[in-house]
Amino acid sequence: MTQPDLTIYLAAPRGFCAGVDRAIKIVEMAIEKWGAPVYVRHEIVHNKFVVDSLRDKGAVFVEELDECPDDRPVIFSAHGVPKSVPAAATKREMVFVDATCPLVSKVHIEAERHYDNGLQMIMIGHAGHPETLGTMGQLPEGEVLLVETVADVAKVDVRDPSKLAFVTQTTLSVDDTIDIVAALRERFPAIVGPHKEDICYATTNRQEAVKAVAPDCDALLVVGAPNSSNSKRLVEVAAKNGCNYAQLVQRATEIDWRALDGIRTLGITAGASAPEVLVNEVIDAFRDRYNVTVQLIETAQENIEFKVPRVLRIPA
Ligand code: 10D
Ligand code: SF4
Repeated sequence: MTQPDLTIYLAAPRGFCAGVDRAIKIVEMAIEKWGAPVYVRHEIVHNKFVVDSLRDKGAVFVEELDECPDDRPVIFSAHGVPKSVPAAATKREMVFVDATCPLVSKVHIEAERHYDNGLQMIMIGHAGHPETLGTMGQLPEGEVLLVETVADVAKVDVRDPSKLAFVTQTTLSVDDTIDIVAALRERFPAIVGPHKEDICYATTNRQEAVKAVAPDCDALLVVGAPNSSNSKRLVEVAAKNGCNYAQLVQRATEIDWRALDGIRTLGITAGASAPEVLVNEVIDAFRDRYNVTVQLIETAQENIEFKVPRVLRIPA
């Protein structure tokens, strides 16, 4: 039986960013240095395959520091932690390594600097997301106001409109954030903030690549986890940019073949926490059913790398 033809537009950049790569290396190197178990507060990155692989090597994942013993090392996830977390670990004299992405730490520093300059902080982010909790937790409780939407901007109750600053989560939708920042600047003309927002290079590049492929795709799959903010944003970007069927899949087993019936073109990308091995698994599943041609659509090249903390580095 001849298989139907399918052109796969493979978006690039996709998958692991420099912050994810570094965070995973930190866990691996910590296990190598201190032996198992090494505790990790929160999923090191939002991907079950990555977490399961590290668990097999000796990592123990917990949600709170209270769940860790005093005498084993603990790693803080790439999303960042409130200041209270390293403070509690220090008090308990624990060995800890902070795997917060340097681009998230940069936002923490920004928030603290504005606060020290006497400005009230507004954070644009998603309520309850660990990065938002971590960034808001750089300042005393109640000092950071959260806005999630343009509608929230109209409702936010500030102390003094002339003494305000804003920061953002790093994995937001670039286009949605433009609107929220514009609403903030309109309502509070004196507000201080980054030139545009704090969305990182990896989030921006992955969204741009999806924009380039989405209009030509009958369907688009994002390899990523349901708790991965940046991955979910890629699904939204595809849907908003002309692709009628955009879906998140963690593994090939999650592909809804019936929904894809009759497609001739398919976009594939992956969130910043999704390993390439899972992208290949998805492509192979299509090869089993279609006569596949893969076309790489590359909208940017990335060569950013972050160093791991000195405590883990093995001297040359
Ligand atoms: O949910 P998310 O997009 O913030 O995190 P994920 O672990 O999926 O990807 C890496 C992004 C980080 C650590 C936040 F910048
Ligand atoms: Fe860092 Fe951006 Fe990756 Fe988040 S998505 S870990 S901010 S590089």
